[in-house]
Amino acid sequence: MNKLKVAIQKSGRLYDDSLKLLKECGINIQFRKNQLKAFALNFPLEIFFIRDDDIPQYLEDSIADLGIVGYNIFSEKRKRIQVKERLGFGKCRLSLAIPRQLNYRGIKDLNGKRITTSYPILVQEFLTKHRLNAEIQEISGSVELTPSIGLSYGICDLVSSGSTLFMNGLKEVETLLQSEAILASSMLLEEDPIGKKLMKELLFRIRAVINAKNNKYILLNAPINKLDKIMLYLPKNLTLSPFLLNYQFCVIHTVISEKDFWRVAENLKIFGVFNILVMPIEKIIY
Ligand code: PRT
Ligand code: ZN
Repeated sequence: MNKLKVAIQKSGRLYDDSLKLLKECGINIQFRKNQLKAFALNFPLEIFFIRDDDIPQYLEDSIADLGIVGYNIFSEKRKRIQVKERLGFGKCRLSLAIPRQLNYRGIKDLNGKRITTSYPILVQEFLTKHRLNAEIQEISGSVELTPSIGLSYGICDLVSSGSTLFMNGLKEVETLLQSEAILASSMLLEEDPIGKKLMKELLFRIRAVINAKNNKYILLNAPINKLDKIMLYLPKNLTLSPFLLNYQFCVIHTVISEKDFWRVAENLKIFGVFNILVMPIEKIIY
């Protein structure tokens, strides 16, 4: 092998973010619209643009070495492939929904009912796990329509904002799976020394980009006499810089997780921290 073959979605919800991720990894891809194959100019990598549903099969057959696909598709297709990294975009959940006006007392209400879905394997797994007996009708699109035309009692489909369910008079009653885009690899890639090395290089870059996205660089002024309390809210690997205003204050630089930011900021304010600057980070290499 002299090039990594990477499969990404041809068009759809994962297309833009998949290309953006490769670009953020410093990989420069040139292609024209509707082209189904493209090459990177500065990394030994070739891209195949295909339907997301076909990506697991391409990986199992080693037609592609790596693929970017929803965890939902990976879980439904049951192919012999490996998850290498969660990529943080394309987030959604696979949920069961029923007409809003129906009274739902719990999963037992699904017994004996018909459910329409494009995810028959995951739905069957859920039913078996809860010892439920319901009929699954596989359908490839417009699943949300089916209860209102009498085809099903409920549906199982992907939800992100919830507005499609709402517009179709449905309510979410059970969540089967949380999903996001993943990087998956073919089993054979591990056995090819060059392929393995190239995958390692690509993963190194992808992880640096993901780490940066999940974190923020913060710079703040803190009163010295409250430092012991302030430190409790900040990570250990921070930098303390020159004292300000007659040794009463210092500047702290550190990196904190995006999800913790508001909770930490509120607590820091209580201890007299001021001028908190928050900046995005491009890459973090630990
Ligand atoms: O042509 P191809 O087969 O490649 O594309 P596709 O039409 O099968 O997939 P596409 O582009 O719709 O989605 C690709 C992937 O994006 C999915 O496999 C998921 O991993 C991810 N994703 C994230 C979603 C959603 N969010 C999502 N909301 N995929 C589909 N939806 C649909 C959902 O099916 C429902 O119809 O959006 C509607 C619900 O959205 P909300 O925001 O109204 O809740
Ligand atoms: Zn699809």
